[in-house]
Amino acid sequence: MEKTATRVRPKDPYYSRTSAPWETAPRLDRIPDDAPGPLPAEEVRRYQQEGFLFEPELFSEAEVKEFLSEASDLAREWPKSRPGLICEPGSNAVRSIFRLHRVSKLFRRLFADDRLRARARQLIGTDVYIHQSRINYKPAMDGKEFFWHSDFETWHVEDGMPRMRALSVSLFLTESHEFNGPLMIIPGSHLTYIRCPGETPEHHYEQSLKRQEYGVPPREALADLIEESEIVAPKGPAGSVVFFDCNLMHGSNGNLSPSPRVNLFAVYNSVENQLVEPFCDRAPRPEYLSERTIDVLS
Ligand code: 6CS
Ligand code: FE
Repeated sequence: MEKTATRVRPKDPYYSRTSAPWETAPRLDRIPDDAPGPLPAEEVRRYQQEGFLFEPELFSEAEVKEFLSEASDLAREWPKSRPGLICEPGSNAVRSIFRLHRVSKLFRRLFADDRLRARARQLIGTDVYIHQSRINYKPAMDGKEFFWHSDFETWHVEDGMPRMRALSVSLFLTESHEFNGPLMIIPGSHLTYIRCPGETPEHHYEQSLKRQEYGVPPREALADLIEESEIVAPKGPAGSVVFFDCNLMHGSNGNLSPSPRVNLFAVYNSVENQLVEPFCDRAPRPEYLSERTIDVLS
């Protein structure tokens, strides 16, 4: 596909991948602490400072059993004609499936559940809609790593998400322990935006969803972030949930254990932060990766 004409855009505060060397930029978007919701003020304050919240066992074993069975069915029965199923690099093991809110009534209902949506509304400060949903299966022995990245950097540059007014929920469908590649995060990293080097290749998502090489911070940028903070990996039983800001630096190791690490993700975006044209000279990514219309899951 031809490169779209380079648009002259009003100064984009979150430009990245302009083939300049990497640099840091301050976060301009405030996380509100005055919106109604189930979270106590102290937890909202912690989320403002650290960029994530860990809620152990928010869902029951019985609920998770149903979610896990649905997750296995979806991967097994995914029609070859439907985009959105990604295999692990170099194998047929399923790495991820996308757009759950459109293919599963059960998961569509889950994303409207106030244990998730009411918290998302409170931490974003407005009504929200699903920007993306997926399951990362990280299969036993086979699940490869997800290198360090900020989701927002990709969603801004490649999808056209204007500002940092979105968050992800990661629901553990299996236990997350130290050996099966738990989600790793750098607390407080959501306050710094890393402009990444390089330029976005054409159809980048065909590669990046297996192994991301563009839109990832250089090692020295990561070393700086980790030195100013630390690495934490929320671990816990199935049914636990991590809420994390769209710009929080995160990643996960490969899974060399005999137990899969199946995490279900939904990304809630502010209804005031709908996607515009991508901030790179490429066509928008397919809608299974980024919804371009608001679906409020009613
Ligand atoms: O490109 C994306 O939208 C996806 N990539 C990663 C590594 N995390 C967020 C999202 O699922
Ligand atoms: Fe991510």
